[in-house]
Amino acid sequence: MISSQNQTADYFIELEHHYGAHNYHPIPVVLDRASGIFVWDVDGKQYFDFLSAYSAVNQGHCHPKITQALINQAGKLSLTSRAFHNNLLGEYEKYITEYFGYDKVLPMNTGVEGGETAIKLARRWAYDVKKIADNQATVLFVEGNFWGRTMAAISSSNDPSSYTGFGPYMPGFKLIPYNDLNSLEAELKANPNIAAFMFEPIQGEAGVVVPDEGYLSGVRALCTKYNVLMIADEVQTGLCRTGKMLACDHENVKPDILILGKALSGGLLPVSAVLASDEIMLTIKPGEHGSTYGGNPLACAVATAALEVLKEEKLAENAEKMGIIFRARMEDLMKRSSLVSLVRGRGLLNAIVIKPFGDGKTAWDVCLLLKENGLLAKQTHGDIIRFAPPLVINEEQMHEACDIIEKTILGLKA
Ligand code: IF1
Repeated sequence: MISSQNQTADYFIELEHHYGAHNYHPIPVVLDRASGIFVWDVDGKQYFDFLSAYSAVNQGHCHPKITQALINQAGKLSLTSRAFHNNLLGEYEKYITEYFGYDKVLPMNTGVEGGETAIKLARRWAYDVKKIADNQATVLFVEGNFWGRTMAAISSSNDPSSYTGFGPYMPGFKLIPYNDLNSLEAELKANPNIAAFMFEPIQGEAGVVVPDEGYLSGVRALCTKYNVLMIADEVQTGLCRTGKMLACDHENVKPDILILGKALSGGLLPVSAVLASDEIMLTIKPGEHGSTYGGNPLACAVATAALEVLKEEKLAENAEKMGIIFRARMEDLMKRSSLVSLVRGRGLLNAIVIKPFGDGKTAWDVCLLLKENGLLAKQTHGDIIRFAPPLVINEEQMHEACDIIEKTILGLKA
């Protein structure tokens, strides 16, 4: 390993370009340190992190308690595989199932593995419990969904940049409009072979699309009425991000299958989890699903600490309070700049829609200017900028960050 001390940002960017796949187009900044809501680049410049690794560091970067849990466990027992038991998995499973109120958990690693696991459980439940004919199960998704990059995930997508050129696609999936209870009921009424309805309580990648009040409880009622599993993908909206422990809590709705990821580890390593009742979870028998790292002792120690921090530091309450301040500041900005056409979100999952400005510049160019002014954010779908700081941000820091966003936007020429 060549010592990379005192190398320039361009040096690191060139290395990635030369030796790495070109499957991302990052903002041109090279980070080498992070703590709480701040990150620093290789030149020592500090930035507000308003992406939080897509909501994976809700607890703040390198949270001391979570980092210590990793360090303490790493030297003792990091991985046993599930071929053997270990002294952490059972206690973690008890903790997380009681934390969210489910009978059982199936531990995985990435969010998309959580989605895949949920779909396998739903199909198996459909055949074994609902008695749908073999290989006839349909899983419903919504337009604008994003739950990862696997073949099943892209097979359920209506975003060409997700699925184009990767066919043929997984059968048994169908899309309906988001935030539309009539289309959901029509589908459930028409098709007796529906196993589940999988959706995000707030759509992240689609640009922080918040459904109408009553949508979540409407979905719950319809899934119950038609004996279809409600699967909530809370990989991005869960774990206090939207001002409640889960986004489903905004309407006191309990999904049949809950998918968690990202901040479940506080950004220390990939940890995901699928929670469900015994009736659903026990349809998968020994040897029918798993993963080398799923439920590893390191993940158990880190996830336990990450979950404890959410409650100890009352991060849902803080996300709610800071989100109200953020949206008020952005709504005020919208009155002062014709370039901001919309502000939306819940808790600290928010976005603004930017109109094109100055010779076709877009939200990407605004993100470059924000970087220059000391704040990191990322656009999605061309004209939307998502703002999602770690949930530990305080009022003074929030106003300072909003000052940067305001100064940057007001400096643009319509
Ligand atoms: C990338 C997006 C966000 C997710 C939801 C499952 C997953 C994700 C709601 C899968 C992952 C990540 C993937 C990452 C960027 C980021 C992302 F922009 F791609 F769409 F957050 F909005 N469900 N989202 O948001 O979890 O397998 O990645 O652990 O692919 O670039 P994962």
